[in-house]
Amino acid sequence: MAIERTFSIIKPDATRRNLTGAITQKLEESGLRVVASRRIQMTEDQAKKFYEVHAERPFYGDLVNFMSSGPVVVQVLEGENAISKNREVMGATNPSDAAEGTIRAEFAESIDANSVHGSDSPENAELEIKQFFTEDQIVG
Ligand code: RTP
Ligand code: MG
Repeated sequence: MAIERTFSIIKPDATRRNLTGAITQKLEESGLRVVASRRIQMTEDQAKKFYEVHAERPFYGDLVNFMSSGPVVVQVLEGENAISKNREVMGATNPSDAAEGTIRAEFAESIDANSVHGSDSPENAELEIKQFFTEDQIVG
């Protein structure tokens, strides 16, 4: 099986409620390894760039405001099938659709304040990791 890297964000609703440890624990329990991690305040420009793929969607403005509304923790996760495994542990975008035991089922407040981000493809994982980390900041 392929060892992959994926990009994760613990979103402002979760850092505000002091859930960084609880969420990281769920990621680690799934077998993913945190190989880089940093707490940052995203600027509006960083959030705009990060969610550029959603620029035409009606929720883009709210999403950018939310992601730059408070501290986030950006992380690189490594493991077997890390991209799909992380999406599985996160649960569905809307917490009311998220499977029991997933991060969003347990912690998310709403479809907007849904506690975590995870890359959705190898291409996006690479681009997203590059936006926030240099190779020497990732220690596998
Ligand atoms: P993310 O990118 O944050 O990991 O979430 P995702 O893949 O599960 O969902 P995506 O479709 O990429 O949407 C990005 C974020 O935009 C918000 N959203 N709101 N109101 C809506 O219909 C709606 N749809 C998406 C969510 O906060 C989602 O995490
Ligand atoms: Mg997405």
